Amino acid sequence: MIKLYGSARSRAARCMWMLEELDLTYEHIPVSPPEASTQMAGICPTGKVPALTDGPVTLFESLAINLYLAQTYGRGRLWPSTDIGMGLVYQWTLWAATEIENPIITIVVERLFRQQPDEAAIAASEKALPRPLKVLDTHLSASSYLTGDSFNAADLNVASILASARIASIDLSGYPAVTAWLDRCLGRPAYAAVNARR
Ligand SMILES: N[C@@H](CCC(=O)N[C@@H](CS)C(=O)NCC(=O)O)C(=O)O
Repeated sequence: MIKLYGSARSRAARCMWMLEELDLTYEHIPVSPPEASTQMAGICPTGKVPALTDGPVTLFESLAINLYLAQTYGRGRLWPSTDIGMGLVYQWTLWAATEIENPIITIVVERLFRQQPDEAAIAASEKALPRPLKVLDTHLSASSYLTGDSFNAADLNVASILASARIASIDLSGYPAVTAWLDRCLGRPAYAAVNARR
């Protein structure tokens, strides 16, 4: 059986979202670092969550886990059937990981977890976000979902990062197409099922 390590309050939530979308049966081990590293010995060398095992397969990195799950179990649903479709899923996933995740997570950590938030770090992150968010907004002004007219792994991966922006009260009101798309993505029953377990 598939096993997913990581609390629903961590980045493991995005993998839970994918598992729920795909209707997969899995065992959830809701561990958090640093204790998690003992339970993930031999599975996850980083000691960070999430990590996943699926028979002989062991994986870490939340977005890579989601690409694996969608490609393995979601063909024709969350995984596209064309080469260009697959390329676009990788494009948007890597774009999100490199262009928006770091500033968003910095703001989340500083606003929600620090007794004395580093205001300079928050300001620098806020300054970094408008450029990529404008790119996303322009793209979504002409397309219901990231790679076309249906929800797939690209939307799930990018929306799972932007969901954190909402949690940290990052103002997205200047990006109406992003906001409408994010509402569509986060309105899915599979996301609600994960959210209920946080
Ligand atoms: N890029 C990694 C980041 C993993 C990560 O930083 N996870 C956090 C929880 S959301 C963690 O385990 N932090 C503990 C630590 O940094 O030691 C991924 O997406 O899986």
